Amino acid sequence: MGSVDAVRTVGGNLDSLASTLREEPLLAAGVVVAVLVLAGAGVALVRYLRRTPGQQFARLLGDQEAVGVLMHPGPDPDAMSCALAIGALAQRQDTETTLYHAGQIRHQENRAFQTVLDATFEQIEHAGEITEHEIVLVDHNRPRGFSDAEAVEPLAVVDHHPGVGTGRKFTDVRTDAGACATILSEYFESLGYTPVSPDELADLDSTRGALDPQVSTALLYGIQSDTKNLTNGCSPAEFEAASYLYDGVDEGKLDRIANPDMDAESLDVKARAILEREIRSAFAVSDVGRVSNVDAIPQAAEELRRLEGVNAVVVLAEKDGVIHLSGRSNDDRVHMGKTLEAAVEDVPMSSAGGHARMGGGQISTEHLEGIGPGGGVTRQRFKERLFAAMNGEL
Ligand SMILES: [Mn+2]
Repeated sequence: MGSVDAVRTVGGNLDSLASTLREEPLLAAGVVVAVLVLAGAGVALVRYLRRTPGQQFARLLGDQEAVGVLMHPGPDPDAMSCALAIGALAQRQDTETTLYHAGQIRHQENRAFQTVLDATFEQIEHAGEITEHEIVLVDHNRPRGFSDAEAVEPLAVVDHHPGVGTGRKFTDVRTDAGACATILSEYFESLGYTPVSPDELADLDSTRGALDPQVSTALLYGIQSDTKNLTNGCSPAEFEAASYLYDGVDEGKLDRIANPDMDAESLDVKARAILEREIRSAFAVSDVGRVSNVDAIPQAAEELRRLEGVNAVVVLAEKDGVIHLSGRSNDDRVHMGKTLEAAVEDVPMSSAGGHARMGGGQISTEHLEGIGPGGGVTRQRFKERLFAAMNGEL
């Protein structure tokens, strides 16, 4: 059969179908309905496949009566901002939330975040303390830091860290994102939320579709804090998210979070770290003696590292018979974690480790005396070991 014939046959079939439909109006109506139903299903399928992660996540939240939002142990501003954001998103869907974390909220910056943004977080030590059946994990992808953590199977995971943890129904882990807050900001944007300033919020008749300045401020600070103010580990997504959030940021609160008052001891320990510093070439070691707040030690190391010409530092401090070490390096020759590991290697019951740029360790003062074959070392000898380790001599 030639193609012309084929067209004629199809045309003939269509003609006979048309005449049948004319004679059978009920059948015609049925065909029209069937076509419309199919088209509708097609459109719905396309919409379903094109749903953004934000839309999928919001719908999943809306399907739950209550969810527990779990931050990583010792949550930082990025984790806290994501938890607040999910709380706000869930509230719009009439889903109740409780925001949980294991460990402590320390560091002035983290405490200021919680106070200024009036956030309520529940501290847990055991999985049983989470009262909701469904859990959303933010800023980490494997529950940890509390007992029975491995028994928790999260409903959803939103994160930017490498790892294999997933949610049962939703997983959005973007390792190229500089902050988890970037991902949450994108959710709000794709859901059509408009960030509004505190003044605008007061004038609004309806807050529908408005992103609360508390959430915008939190998310922007989450991004700033995880990327060293958009200078480190950033992707274009952070700049896009920051520009989206900008109109909604409460500048007064942002300033109070970013520049919290420092307690007297932290300032004092920083001062001692600078005064007591011993510098050899580009390396510094400083023994600040006894402290009551161990959080002050890494902050002092951070401060000392900013000294011109100093590329790697270790600060030592003593609390309750334990010497705490905190190191910072931006010198490619000094892997701080390995440096501290090498320095404490011969000390029984000690521990040390970390990343290339950041490390920490602990030694009990009693066991420090066990270094070396002959009867222990003084603090000064231990400082020598730290310098040797930084020089790669150990
Ligand atoms: Mn983060």
